[in-house]
Amino acid sequence: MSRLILVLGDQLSPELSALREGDKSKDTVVMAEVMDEASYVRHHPKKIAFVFAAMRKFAAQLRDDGWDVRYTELDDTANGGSIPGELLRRAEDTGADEVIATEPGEWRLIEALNDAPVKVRQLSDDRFLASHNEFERWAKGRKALRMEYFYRDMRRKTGLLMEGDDPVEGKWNFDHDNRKPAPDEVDFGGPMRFEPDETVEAVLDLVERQFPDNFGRLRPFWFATDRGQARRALSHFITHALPKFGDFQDAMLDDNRFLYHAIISPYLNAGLLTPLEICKAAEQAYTDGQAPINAVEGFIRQIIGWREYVRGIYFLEGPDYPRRNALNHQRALPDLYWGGETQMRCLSKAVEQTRDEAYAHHIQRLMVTGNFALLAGVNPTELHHWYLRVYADAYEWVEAPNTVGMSQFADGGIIASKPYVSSGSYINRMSDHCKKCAYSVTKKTGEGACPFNLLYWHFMERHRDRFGKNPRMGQMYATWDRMDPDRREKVLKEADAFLDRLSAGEAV
Ligand code: FAD
Ligand code: DLZ
Ligand code: SF4
Repeated sequence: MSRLILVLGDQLSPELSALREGDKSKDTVVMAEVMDEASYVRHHPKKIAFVFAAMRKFAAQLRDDGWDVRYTELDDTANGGSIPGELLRRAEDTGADEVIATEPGEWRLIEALNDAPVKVRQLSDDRFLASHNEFERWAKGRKALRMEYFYRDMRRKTGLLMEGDDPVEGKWNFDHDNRKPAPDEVDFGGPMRFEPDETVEAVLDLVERQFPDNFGRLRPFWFATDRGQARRALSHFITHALPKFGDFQDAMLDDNRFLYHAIISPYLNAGLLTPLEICKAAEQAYTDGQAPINAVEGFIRQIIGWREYVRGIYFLEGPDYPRRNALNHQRALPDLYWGGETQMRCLSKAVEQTRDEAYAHHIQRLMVTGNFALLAGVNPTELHHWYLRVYADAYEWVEAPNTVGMSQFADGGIIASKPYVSSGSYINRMSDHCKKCAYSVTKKTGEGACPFNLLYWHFMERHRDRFGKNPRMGQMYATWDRMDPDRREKVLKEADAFLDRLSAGEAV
């Protein structure tokens, strides 16, 4: 009997386990643009266009490689509307009695495949360095699941930046040398941009027609949409930006959206690039003396450390993880996240760039949009849906742990040992936004005081029970407690008034 080989929109890798298991001479590959996947959240139009265009090109490549590919476009009249629906239709067409799939990156779809009306065998996704079993073994018996120790194991496993059993230059982590404030000038012109070809143009027209009201700008569209282009984008980054990646990793600039970042996460997460090839290219730049250790180690840590670690947590913790709310935050997501008016320059710039590019770098996500939501007590599930919608690299396995765990502390501290909260002074140190802001970052109270300054203490005070004894937060509580009681009261009152205006939908 023949079988169907399912390839999902983020599984566009020739070495995919399902394709390895299949037999070109008798099996059929199924790929489908379906409304269920395109609308389980209302994705940014650039994200949908990227996934569909990359899927179409990958299907063409598989055909060139000799596969029989049944590809369904979104507006095909026979479209089954969902992945299980399409599998059933193709099974009836071909007479196949089994589907081979690589496990999806989301519990929702894993369960849908388990319940599908055809028999689906799910193989593990070995495009990652650590399997579920390996992560479970690492996690077992540990009091705290700190990324740093997991990362060291991944360094040993891959041999990246290793000299025998020791890390090169004697240290595992060079973050001490990283994270400088924003530079005056950036000598990197940003990521490599690609003109839409015929395939991409057809997809852009489709997305324009089918998703006219989704938040986000579709054009100009410049993402790479096949492996060759993604490789060029990677090597452009390695040559021109990697050397300064570490230094300015956390910096933000009002008029520069990309600084020295790679903008490769959409390509990596969709399968156009592999984690090891990216890390080896970065390591080679170090070996050749083209990029310093602090940049290369920091970059490699994000990929074999953080990326693998958050995936491990997502699958270890189970399907309820994205809905956790340890701090019981219930505020509705403010309209400013959808481009509603705000005087807060840092937030308006992060949201504007998200709307235009379906991209913001890590510190914009963590210390601007994430920090504000945490300080304001936004419901983490609503925020999780926002991140899942608006970024081109967002799939639940990677987005949920970053949002729910790292950014919102909603998992109760599995990922973060303390909440990522800061007053305006951090944003002022790392960016030039405050210079152009209607609020004053140096004002702590009164007319024009930066809202981050007010909300920071409000957060600390309302969560004293949970964080008061956290040794990493003791100093901040001591500072707060030393403040004049009248001043403390004024801060809390003004923060409450600000939150009331936010809830009332006023522009803040
Ligand atoms: P660079 O800064 O150049 O880093 C290089 C690569 O390292 C990235 O491409 C990415 O693959 C990897 N990486 C870096 N940090 C992380 C991390 N914390 N977790 C996983 N991989 C990491 N990343 C996603 O890929 N998808 C998401 O949906 C996503 N959601 C996030 C939500 C929040 C609230 C936060 C704080 C972070 C999120 N991240 C997510 C992590 C990170 O912000 C992005 O990976 C990064 O901004 C991608 O841009 P880049 O390619 O320019 O990365
Ligand atoms: C993100 C996405 C979108 C927008 N559309 C499709 C699609 O039509 N067909 C498909 O196979 N995959 C799509 N994807 C990716 C899936 O949503 C992704 O495989 C799951 O979220 C699991 O990571
Ligand atoms: Fe953001 Fe406050 Fe700075 Fe304005 S002053 S940009 S609100 S941190």
